[in-house]
Amino acid sequence: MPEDLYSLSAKRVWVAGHRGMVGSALVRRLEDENCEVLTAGRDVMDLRDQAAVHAWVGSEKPDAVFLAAATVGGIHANRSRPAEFLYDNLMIEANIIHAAFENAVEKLMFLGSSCIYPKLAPQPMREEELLGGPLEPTNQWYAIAKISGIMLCQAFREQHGCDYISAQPTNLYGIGDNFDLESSHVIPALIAKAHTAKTEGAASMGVWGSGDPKREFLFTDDLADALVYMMKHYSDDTQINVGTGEDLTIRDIAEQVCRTVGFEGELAFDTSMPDGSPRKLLNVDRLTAMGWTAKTSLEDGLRQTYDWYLENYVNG
Ligand code: GFB
Repeated sequence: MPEDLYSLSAKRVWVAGHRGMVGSALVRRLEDENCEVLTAGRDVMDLRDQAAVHAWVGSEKPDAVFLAAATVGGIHANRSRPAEFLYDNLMIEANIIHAAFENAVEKLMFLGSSCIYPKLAPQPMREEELLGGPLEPTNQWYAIAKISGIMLCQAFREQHGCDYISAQPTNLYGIGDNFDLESSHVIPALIAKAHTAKTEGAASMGVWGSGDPKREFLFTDDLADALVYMMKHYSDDTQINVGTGEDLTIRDIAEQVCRTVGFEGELAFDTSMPDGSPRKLLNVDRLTAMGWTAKTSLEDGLRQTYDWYLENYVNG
């Protein structure tokens, strides 16, 4: 393992967005580090409120920040709430990054999203593809906000020498996911649909789109581990891809979810719903060369996610 560039030991570390899927995984992961984790819920401040964010950061004085707060959702939420996805995310990231600068935060990590790369980028997508072509329309609003966040970190690094870095996760799933069918991503949606279909003894379950698009999926606790690793070992301006390096079709993931849940009926593809990007596999060579690779298999990750769903949504 390479020597740490930055130590989290004895640091005050703010996880912005600690109630979300990524933020809560980060809080779990940081229990293994000798640091003090700071959190602030929505009752304490609205991250879109500049004065509130500056006041809180000024009084709590974190040493390091993981910026995991965002308005997020799946393909349908992205295309039906463009104003929220653009405005909320621009405000959240601008407020936190600027407050970090004003309060001399030592290190900050921002999180991008694989939709920042052009719709038709060569696969697997390298970090250099950023801004190389038009975006996928269903999630361009979210993508523009995330690209702005990455560039804001780069700008503060260039003008003020701030140690702000960006990680670039692929599609995520896992413990603490959102299972609401209107706003969720594909894996939690398929888990909820397969569970309902099994319970009701249905002959089939609905799957949006053609089933042909391909997606790469990373378990959220693996992402949290990668983020802590990068916080310690990376300091530069390029956003670093985080994924497994492997993808599969929506049809394949639907079949795998059905096996995990135990639903044996048919898949009914609803082509009135959008496919979105045909493919967005990340090239993870840079992170691999730094010494980090994903550990959790899709089978194991799906099992843990379904167990969490059963405990928290079905029996909770
Ligand atoms: O996960 P998902 O909503 O987001 O959809 P994206 C992935 C694929 O799964 C699409 C299909 O081709 C969907 O049509 N799909 C099939 C379903 N059945 C379902 C279902 O029941 N629910 C959902 N949600 N999808 C998002 C972006 O894109 O990915 C965000 O909109 C962000 O901005 C995120 O980048 C990581 O992968 O298409």
